[in-house]
Amino acid sequence: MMRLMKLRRHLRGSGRVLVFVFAASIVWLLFDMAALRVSIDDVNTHILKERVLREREMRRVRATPNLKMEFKHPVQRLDPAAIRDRERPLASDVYREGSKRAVLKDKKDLKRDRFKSVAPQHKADVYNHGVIAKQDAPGKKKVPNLDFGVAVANASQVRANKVVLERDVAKESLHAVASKEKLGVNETIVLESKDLLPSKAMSHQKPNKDPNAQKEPLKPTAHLHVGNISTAVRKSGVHKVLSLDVTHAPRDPNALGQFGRGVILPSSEDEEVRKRWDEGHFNVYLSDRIPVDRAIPDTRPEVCSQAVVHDDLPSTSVIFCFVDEVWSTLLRSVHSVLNRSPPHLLKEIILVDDFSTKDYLKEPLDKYMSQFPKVRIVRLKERQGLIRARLAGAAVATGEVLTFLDSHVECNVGWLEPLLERIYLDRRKVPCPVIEVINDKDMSYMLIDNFQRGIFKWPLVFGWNALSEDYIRKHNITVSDPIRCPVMAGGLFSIDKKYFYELGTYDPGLDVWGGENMEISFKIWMCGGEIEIIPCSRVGHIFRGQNPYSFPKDRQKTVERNLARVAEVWLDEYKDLFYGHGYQHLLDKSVTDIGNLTEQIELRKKLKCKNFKWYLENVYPELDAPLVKAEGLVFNQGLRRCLAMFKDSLSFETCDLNKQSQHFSYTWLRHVRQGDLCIAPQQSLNSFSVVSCDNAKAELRWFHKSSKSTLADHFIAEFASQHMCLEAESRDDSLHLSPCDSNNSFQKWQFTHYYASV
Ligand code: LR7
Ligand code: MN
Repeated sequence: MMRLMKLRRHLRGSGRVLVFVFAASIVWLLFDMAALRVSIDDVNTHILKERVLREREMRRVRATPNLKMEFKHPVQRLDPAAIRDRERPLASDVYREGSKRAVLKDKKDLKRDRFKSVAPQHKADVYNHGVIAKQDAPGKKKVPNLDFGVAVANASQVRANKVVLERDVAKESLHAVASKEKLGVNETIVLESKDLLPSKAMSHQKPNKDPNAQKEPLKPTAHLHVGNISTAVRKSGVHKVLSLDVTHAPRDPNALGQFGRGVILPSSEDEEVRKRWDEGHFNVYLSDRIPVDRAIPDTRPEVCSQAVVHDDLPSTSVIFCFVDEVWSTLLRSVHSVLNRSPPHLLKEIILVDDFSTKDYLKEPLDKYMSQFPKVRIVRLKERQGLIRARLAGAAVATGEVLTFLDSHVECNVGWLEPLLERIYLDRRKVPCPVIEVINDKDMSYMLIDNFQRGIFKWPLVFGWNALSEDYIRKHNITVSDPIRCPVMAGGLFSIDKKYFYELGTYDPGLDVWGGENMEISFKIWMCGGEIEIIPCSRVGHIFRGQNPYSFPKDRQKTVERNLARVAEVWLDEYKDLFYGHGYQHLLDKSVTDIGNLTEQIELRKKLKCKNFKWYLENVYPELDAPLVKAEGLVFNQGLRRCLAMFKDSLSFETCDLNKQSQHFSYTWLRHVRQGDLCIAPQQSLNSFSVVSCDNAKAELRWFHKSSKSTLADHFIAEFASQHMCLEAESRDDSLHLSPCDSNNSFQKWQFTHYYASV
């Protein structure tokens, strides 16, 4: 009995302990939950605050009446050589077609009209920028950024490349972020020119897909990889595109240029602005005062943030080449990549210093970048130009994909994954982001029109052109669908690294700047690939009025020589259109040496690329590309008969379309031609001769319909010291040269068909 009592007491005692332990744990739990809640709330409040400030600020900016400003797209890409050409319509007319620029409306409109163009946010305010952002307390917990498009991390997070992700990110991706993260060692590599040649070891995969196949919407599906990556079906999970935007927190909402706002400085600072302008040919003074990791508006079409991409996208090396780039813009470019790219996809950032002359781009840059283990710096020992500089970057890149960017850009939220997704779906796709505009004067980030694609006009002048309404409707194209692009702008694109080498990279004979975008575009399309603009990927770029660096040789000569190389290798018989639009002088080899093309021509054969006619018909059918300016019978108004050629002599006959002897053409090089024979003026004899055609020979050229002048119908010998015209002799059906006379009908000629207006 006693024993029983003891046991009961004992049990009661331990029961008390148990109750006590139980009660204590509940209190503890409640306390803990409260503490956790406080900490989450703390961070959330912080994020919310940032978000609210940002939203409020954006609203304020948008509500401000804008200066109505016509969007002036850069004209710096127009070559002086092209402008010089008197036969060409002014390139600025053709530069951007179908483009309308709207002004920003209020926030509601902005949502609705998100995809319409938006003008810069010109504000007359002068922003306060003295406030230095407070840093988060070290060790603060990182939590998923519940509901918000913008994620925030503190400086230490940036350094460790740890980022805050959206809640609905697939677990796998989070995993990938954590496991693939490595803190590498910062390094500087010095390259010499011999290292720049493309590797010859890479073999070419025969293209097996029609690049003309119409657009595929951005839907990830298990996909059959082509080429030598894998032939197996890769099954992979998918996740929503990551909307990363890491920054030193909190973001100072009052900082100059914050949220991509335009800044108008007080006129008292004009002098400073002017003084520093030439360092970059944009507002360098202002750029230096804007945070290097400022926020910019998420300009993507709304559906983009909901789009899903594969979990196992290839990693990329981002390559920035620069020569004498402005410090703040170079840094802003690098930060925008570090802050807005999923770390597991960003293998490295390679900065290729193309032999810059500025001291700040040497040790200070090394030092600054040493805090970012992913950034590598390659120094070239002599100036190579952007084309060979890119090759130097590619040569040391270790990512599966190469992403080339200019060194004055700002990558927007979610910019990278949609590009990599396209390559994942087909390694021969070469995706380009939408290139938005960072205003060179007020540094505002400007949204650009949808449905723009890169095109060219003769003589290989790059431009933008809007897809026609008809085309959009017919192909049912939505704002987020990839846009097939006949040529890329050049500076911003991703390409599978192996594929880049299979294509033989760039022609390394291209010098300094210009034309390489045409070369790579023709090569990609004609040799089995595709170029696309991806509306869900957006990157701002500062368009400058002039190149802010020197050219080792004459700028114009450099660019036109590059273009001539491209024309000779890729344009086939259409190269006459290039030369005929103001570049005739390049045909004279004694004046211009365009260098050896054997390797490039061999490469095109080896890759079994399609011809330029195929490209025109399938990729860019809208281009007006008649092979001759005019053709058919050549009717003389005075004689009312047609020119006819027998062997190498000329006479007149009754016009007859069925007679081959009466068929002539008027070529882009202004020759009057039948087969291989050309009619040549012979000034000394006031006569003509029939000779073998040779495009390089300027003395065979005649002006005809070259202006609306009273001599438009005449054949004017181009190289005569005075105006001499081809005239039919009524007495004996012969021909001779005589001084031009606008009223003389025997000097007036008409072809059956004219294909070009001038
Ligand atoms: O000798 C040089 N070495 C270099 O490293 C010359 C230039 N560069 C660097 C330069 O610092 C810059 O980062 O190369 C990059 C491009 O030079 P930019 O910015 O002077 O060129 P751009 O923007 O005026 O011109 C466009 O056309 C060029 C033609 O060769 C290149 O393809 C550029 O990359 C390209 N830029 C774009 O496509 C951005 C959008 C422009 C448009 C339309
Ligand atoms: Mn540029």
